[in-house]
Amino acid sequence: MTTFSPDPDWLHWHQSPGVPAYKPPAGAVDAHCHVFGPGAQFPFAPERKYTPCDASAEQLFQLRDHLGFSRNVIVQATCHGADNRALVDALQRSDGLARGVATVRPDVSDEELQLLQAAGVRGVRFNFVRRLVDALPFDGLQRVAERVSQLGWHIVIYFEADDLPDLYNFFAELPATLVVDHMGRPDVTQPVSGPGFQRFLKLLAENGNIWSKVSCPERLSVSGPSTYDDVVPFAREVVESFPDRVLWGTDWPHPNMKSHMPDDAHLVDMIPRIAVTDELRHKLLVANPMRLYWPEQWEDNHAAG
Ligand code: 0GY
Repeated sequence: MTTFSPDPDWLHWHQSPGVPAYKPPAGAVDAHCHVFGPGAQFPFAPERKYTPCDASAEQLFQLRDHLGFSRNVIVQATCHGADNRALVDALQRSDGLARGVATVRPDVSDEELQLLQAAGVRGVRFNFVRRLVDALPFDGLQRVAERVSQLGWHIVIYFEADDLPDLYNFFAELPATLVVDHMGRPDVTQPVSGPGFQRFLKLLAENGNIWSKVSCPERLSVSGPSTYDDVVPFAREVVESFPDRVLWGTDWPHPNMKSHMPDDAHLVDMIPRIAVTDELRHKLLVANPMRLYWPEQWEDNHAAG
């Protein structure tokens, strides 16, 4: 059995988050969170760029209940590379209340994709953040996108705002539904109307297959906790411009946070400030994630029209 020590500057996730003042609607989905290990059971990948503390499926499901959510979308964290065993284990323990986004290598077999599908995986993540992963060839990613979209899966893309000009055309041409992590990581010291964020909004406006997570105020904010005021206008703009293509998530257990570790209740309490009507909140937290991750349970009862 291998045991792992977290990086010396690793911040442990908040162990006693408060009770949010905002109560999510019934059936709400935390659509961006992770599990780490436990490392002794599911070793971290040799190629990882960080070693975290453990964050188990049981701990994630306790947080889900504590915050008043019903379901999770668990995104494979880069510390596990393309070894999806911890993710699959978490999905299998969830009683159908979690779906997954995996990491796969370009040569992944059809058999492995089928096994991931059976476990509840519905997407693959392409990560372009240089501090997290080594670069992958674009043509390999293109082929993965073609293959997984045939399974009805989507692609989650994670990138820094400064890299969007170089990646813009590649994203626009990928043959799949895409979901952008954390609004493409805007520089919130710049205005919403500035060129960086307008480029991101243009990507969504021009491509009806591209969605965004309005997540991670704790990661983007310069003004800081507990209200993360400087992130609110960015998230609100995305929610109001693309109400049917937005998702929300905690990002628990908040990998690589260095400035502070958020109280997850404070993140939940931001929701009414970025989605200001019941209708917007229901789309963000229930209708949109259900359409993407549990369509078989959603569409029969909620056919459009
Ligand atoms: C996030 C953000 C980060 C890390 C990962 O998979 C990961 O390691 O996603 C980050 O360091 O910005 O979405 O959790």
